[in-house]
Amino acid sequence: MFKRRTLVAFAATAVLAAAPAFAQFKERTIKFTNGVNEDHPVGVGVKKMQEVLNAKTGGKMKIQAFWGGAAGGDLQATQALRAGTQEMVCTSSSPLVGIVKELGVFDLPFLFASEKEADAVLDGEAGKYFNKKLEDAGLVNLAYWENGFRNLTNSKKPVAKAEDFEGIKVRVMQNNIFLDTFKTLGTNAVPMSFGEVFTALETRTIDGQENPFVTIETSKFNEVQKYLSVTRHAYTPFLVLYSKKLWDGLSPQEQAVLREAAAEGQKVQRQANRQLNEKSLASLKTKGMQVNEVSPAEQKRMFEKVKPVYDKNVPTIGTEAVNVVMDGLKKARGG
Ligand code: TF8
Repeated sequence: MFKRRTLVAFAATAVLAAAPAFAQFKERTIKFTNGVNEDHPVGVGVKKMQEVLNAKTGGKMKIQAFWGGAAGGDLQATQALRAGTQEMVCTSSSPLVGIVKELGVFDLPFLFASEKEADAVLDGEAGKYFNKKLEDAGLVNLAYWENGFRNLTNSKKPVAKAEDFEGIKVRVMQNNIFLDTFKTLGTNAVPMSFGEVFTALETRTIDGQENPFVTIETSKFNEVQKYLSVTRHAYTPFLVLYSKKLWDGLSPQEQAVLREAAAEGQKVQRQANRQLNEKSLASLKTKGMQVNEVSPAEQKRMFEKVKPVYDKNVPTIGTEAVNVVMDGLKKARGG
């Protein structure tokens, strides 16, 4: 009996050894770029992705990551994906509205109230809807990761009330809805790519910018900004995109393992980002920023002021996309 089992086990091992390991995977180096620095939680997500790829492909699929915009900005990288000259990017949705106009929904001010709402929408039907639109544009979205709720910083004056935006020169993303929102709030809004922001703040070409705490801290904007206002005016997601042109050349197993890696990455990336969010706020205070909380009543006044932005931009985004997100939000809110 014992002998027989040993023999069977031996035979099985022999068969395994005979088949080349991980034959369904090719040696691949995946170029991945991002505008943030490696100490941003996106770094945690990418590390996790690499671990999954190592385990599942025997180290055959490798991510080569470029940080801090060293290999180009969000939009430039996304165009490289569409052309098939780069595999992956983690980008904000906002600079991509020229490619997929429907993504503009996420730029509507004060749309989401919590991370929970954002997760429900992005990981639900609405998320799938945008993935389809992206795919039609040559981009495979592997997962929605998190940048977070955006907050205003500037070097000119404290901003705590809706009126305080008046007269500040603020960098916005290359996105018409953000431009419209910040003009409506009374700022002098200037669209600019992320890679130019630090220097523009340092040289006072602009007074302010808006990003989540973690991005503000890891990009060291606190070194050139005095005032931080907890406005939470938008939650623009990160998309983890793969070039559709290059994706179509992957085996089904390779595709599945990449999707799994991005989903595993999402879990740790969101978790790390949320853990760091409050810590970053405290740390920005310690480093000398003056923080202005925005009361719920004041946030509501800001929302009232920017309401026309909705009416003006919904036709451009398309009512279908807006409805898909609103339906997801209703569900998330228990309606
Ligand atoms: C922005 C975005 C950026 C990110 C980053 C470049 O302000 O929020 O922080 O997309 O990856 O441009």
